Amino acid sequence: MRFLTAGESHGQKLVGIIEGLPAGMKISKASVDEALRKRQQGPGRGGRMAIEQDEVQLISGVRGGLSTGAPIALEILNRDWENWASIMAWGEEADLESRKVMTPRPGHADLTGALKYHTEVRNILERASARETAMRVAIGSIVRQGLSALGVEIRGQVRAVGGIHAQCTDEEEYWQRVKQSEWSVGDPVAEQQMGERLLVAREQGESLGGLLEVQVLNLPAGLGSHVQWDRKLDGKLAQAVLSVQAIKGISFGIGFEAGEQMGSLVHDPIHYCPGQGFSRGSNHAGGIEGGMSNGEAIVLQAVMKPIPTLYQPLDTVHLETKEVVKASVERSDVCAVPAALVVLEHVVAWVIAEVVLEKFPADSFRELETAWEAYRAYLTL
Ligand code: EPS
Repeated sequence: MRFLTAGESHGQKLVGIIEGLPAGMKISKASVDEALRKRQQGPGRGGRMAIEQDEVQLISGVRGGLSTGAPIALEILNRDWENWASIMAWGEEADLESRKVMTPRPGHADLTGALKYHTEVRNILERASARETAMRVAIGSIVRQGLSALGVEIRGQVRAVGGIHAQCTDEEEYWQRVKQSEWSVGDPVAEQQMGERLLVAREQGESLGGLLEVQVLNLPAGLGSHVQWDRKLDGKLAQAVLSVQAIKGISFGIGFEAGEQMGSLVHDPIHYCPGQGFSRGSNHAGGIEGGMSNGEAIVLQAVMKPIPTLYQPLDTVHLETKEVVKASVERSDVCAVPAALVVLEHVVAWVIAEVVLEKFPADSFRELETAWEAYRAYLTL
């Protein structure tokens, strides 16, 4: 299974193609739109989100609510394009001057992209923009629906924003609050402090990053593989998560703390219960050992840096004159941590779907379900 996306932030639309999804899988457009709507929300979003109302168009590969096995083509229109049509036009009539950017923002793809592709910054920032993640959410949402039909659940929470940490628990009640929270945080005290920190950041022309957690529940042991570097599940997840704009690090389970402790306190003792199979007394590994899921919940954390567009910009150098000037100010978000969480949940869904299909190759969803159930039954012997 594979996918490709295309589209600029202020271009006509975002497009995507998925290939390799089994036939006969239920696909709900409403679920995709719901994921897109969630990605647009969050308290730190900027003016652009008031313009866009993301909605997917399913162009091919789905009929009567079921995948056909053919490539699935998707589109999401950029409403803002109307304001950019002459600037983003593909032909010679394009206005290449009025929104030209010659003052790269530190922290963005601007400078290196301009040097590498020998262009001004506009061509770089249009594709580097996190607008592109709307399509990755749509694609992830489609495969997530298949995972959900197999009983696999993916959930996420924001653990920290701008240095304010939520006091997280694993209680059901906590996760219910996460679902209802505009920050995706289950700790109301931290949530309030995050809101206050956001106001200060906005006033100061600053931006905020944070810490995010994604969990995958009800996954059987044995997805991914130890035999080759590019088949290891933790490696695949890391690649997908780090490819999301502004994500700078990832860890699994107890993460970097594992380097501080004795082995006996790090590794998870193995238990066995007839009729239920193997399990662990703890989950410090975050559900992955030897590049394979081990049957416990996959738990990963990622760090998001503050968005590089600052309304009080940092120093930069003009690409032509080489004068020291202030970096350009594109309209931007102050904090997109809750939006990034939605993106992470969906890129994780993609990787999980990939390893599921690697273990259970199937042309039809029915075949997949049969193989999945048989394997699960074997694991409980
Ligand atoms: C982004 C800048 C802003 C964000 C954008 C990412 O866009 P604009 O320059 O049009 O105001 O809103 O994110 C999205 C459009 C989105 O859908 O997430 C950037 O520079 O990365």
